[in-house]
Amino acid sequence: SSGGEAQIERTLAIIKPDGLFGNHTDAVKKIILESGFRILKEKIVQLDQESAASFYAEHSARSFFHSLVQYMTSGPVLVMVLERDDAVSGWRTLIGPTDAIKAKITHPQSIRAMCGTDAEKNCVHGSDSSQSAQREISFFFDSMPSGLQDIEHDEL
Ligand code: RTP
Ligand code: MG
Repeated sequence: SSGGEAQIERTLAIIKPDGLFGNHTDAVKKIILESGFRILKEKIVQLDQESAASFYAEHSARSFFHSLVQYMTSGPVLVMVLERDDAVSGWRTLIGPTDAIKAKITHPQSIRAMCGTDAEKNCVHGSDSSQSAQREISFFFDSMPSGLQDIEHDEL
């Protein structure tokens, strides 16, 4: 539409291995629901090296890529499809800056400040654009085999 009104949108959220290991799932989900998102789908997945590398393929030339793949495969992740007005930017705002150490200073109310550790172990993921969200939702919910625990909420 052209009126500048809010758009119902979907984004992909992930609670990363440090978030699950650290028992932050309930606190993160509480923030998600209190912020007006609906959780349309969720599943727990253990990524292998190939799928983690494919998910973060845009970073394959970066110095931190190998470490990122090791981190993302170090345990299960909880993947969720969130829906709300302006879901992509709204979720990115809630999670805060990539580097959790900086987030604790500049965005102390953010999710990464609450449950992240450093520039890598930052507890959560959020799609960075509507196009990324479509690719990432399809990556987990169309092309990947079902998760260890799959929940399809009845809204869909
Ligand atoms: P994400 O994709 O996971 O939501 O994070 P982001 O957009 O805030 O950050 P991005 O640049 O896409 O980086 C992806 C993930 O790579 C790890 N990272 N490590 N050691 C480092 O300097 C470094 N930089 C990034 C983080 O886990 C980051 O979330
Ligand atoms: Mg990113």
